Amino acid sequence: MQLTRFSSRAPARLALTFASVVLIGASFGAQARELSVSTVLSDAFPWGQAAQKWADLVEERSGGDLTLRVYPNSQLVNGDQTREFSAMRSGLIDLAVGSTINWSPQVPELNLFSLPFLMPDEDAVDAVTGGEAGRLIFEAIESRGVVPLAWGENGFRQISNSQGVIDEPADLEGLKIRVVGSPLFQDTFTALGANPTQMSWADAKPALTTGAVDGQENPLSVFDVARIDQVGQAYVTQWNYMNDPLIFAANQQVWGTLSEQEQTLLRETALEAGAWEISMTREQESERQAAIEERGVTVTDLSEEQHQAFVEATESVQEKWVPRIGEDIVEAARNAIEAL
Ligand code: X2X
Repeated sequence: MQLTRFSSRAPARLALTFASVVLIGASFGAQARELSVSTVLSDAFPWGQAAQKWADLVEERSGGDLTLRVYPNSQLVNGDQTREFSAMRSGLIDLAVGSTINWSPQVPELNLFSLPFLMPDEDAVDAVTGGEAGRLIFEAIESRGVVPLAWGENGFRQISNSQGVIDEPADLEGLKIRVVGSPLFQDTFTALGANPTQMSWADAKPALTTGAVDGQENPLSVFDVARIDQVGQAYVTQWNYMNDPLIFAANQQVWGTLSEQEQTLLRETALEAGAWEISMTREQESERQAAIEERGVTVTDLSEEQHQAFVEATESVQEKWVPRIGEDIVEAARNAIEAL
């Protein structure tokens, strides 16, 4: 009797099972189009917000067919931000919104942006990224197996320390400065007479807290959100010594599996999220400064003469790094800035 009942219901059950398999299959299909996005900073910072904005725009416009999932804090590379580009190239990471600094060990051309005092202001940054130099940089990224899509901006990097005001190179003498794990920074801070120590962002705040290092350099937005003032960094100098652009990019194989429509969607939303984040970051700059000063941090600007002393002190860095970056790229950048 029981057996008969079971048998008589069997077709219905089968049909049901088939339907759920189709349903599960459909949702797996959607999940298969979830792409990972790596970032170093979370959405408490403009950088992470750029990636989240990208994800939101893609979700909205794809009707949920394509999903970007943001993994902040360099977690996909176990905190080692200088491995992000390699991980994206090898396919461990699908997409990233990354800093030119962190990718420069694999793409030497990206050291362009870290050349001290190359870009005096935001117009110069836009002239470089939006012109011939920017095109050559994107070509260099593409030639190394990653598809560049759009620019963003971490911002002009300012020096902070716990010891006193820095307004001449001599003030950096002997100071232990945390720098990112990119060799050019070692050269810049050595040229300035400081004692640079390379470490990841994850290790930076603990090192500042214990006094293992005296200073660090990062955009005001990072100083503000990460509350670097709370770890003894009482002095900031706005020397605008370099700007740290962000790049939205994709692994080449993943890119190749996307339809033309999906590629267009990813590219357009990256451009939109990048433009949105760049203008937000720039607009917030004066509020950031005010917030930091309100917490008792001394913020120093340099006179033209003081600025020039830093430029001269770092000339050896230009000589060493221009050939590694490529004379053509540096010349394209300098021409674009001079034409302003
Ligand atoms: O490590 C840093 O200083 C940071 C967060 O700015 C970068 O990833 C370049």
